[in-house]
Amino acid sequence: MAAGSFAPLNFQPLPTPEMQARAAAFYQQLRGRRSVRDYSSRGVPPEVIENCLRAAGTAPSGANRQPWHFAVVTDPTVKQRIREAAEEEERAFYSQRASEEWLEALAPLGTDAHKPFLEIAPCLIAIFSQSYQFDSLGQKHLNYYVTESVGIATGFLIAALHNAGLACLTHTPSPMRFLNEILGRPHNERPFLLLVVGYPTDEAQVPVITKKPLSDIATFI
Ligand code: IYR
Repeated sequence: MAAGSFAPLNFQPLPTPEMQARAAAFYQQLRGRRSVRDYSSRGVPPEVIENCLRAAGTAPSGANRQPWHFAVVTDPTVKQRIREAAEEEERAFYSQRASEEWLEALAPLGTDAHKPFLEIAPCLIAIFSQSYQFDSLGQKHLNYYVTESVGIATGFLIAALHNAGLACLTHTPSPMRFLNEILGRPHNERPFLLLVVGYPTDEAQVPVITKKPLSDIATFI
């Protein structure tokens, strides 16, 4: 195996007060993000989505395999097909598959099998993970830490969309294999998550929820 080549990092340390201000400002910005289910049909600027995807593509990944694919859907007919397939899965989820305990946990969110946002929102981003991929010679290579890598890239994407002034929803109709068929994605790709992207309606409401305080999510040893 050939060794890689290396270049200087060019890391620019920041003065401590600037670090403190940036960390606080970034936290304030991210804490304003909410999962949105009420979308207007107003279209999103394509170059904004493209740059948010570039930001997602900078995520670290196992052996730098970048085992992700983002399928961006704005075509109304395709969105309609996705809604129909997703609602079919969701009806089975809410009426049979979900345990009582799961339904109870979801009750505060007010969700049900009805997913009009899949058609109304201007943009859906289906995120696929690649458990293996082929090189330019057609050789198959396994990817590593695929779930971790795609989860990190998805987190970058959600933060980038929020930073750009767009709302999104992490939607996971389960199972989601129908996305491969509708979007023409190959067998080595598994749907990871469906992101609904757009602008909230003026009347959009969100559930009143709280986030755990630092003392509950971190220990300092
Ligand atoms: N996928 C279903 C159910 C659902 C599951 C979880 I975990 C949520 O946080 C929210 C919903 C739906 O989208 O309705």
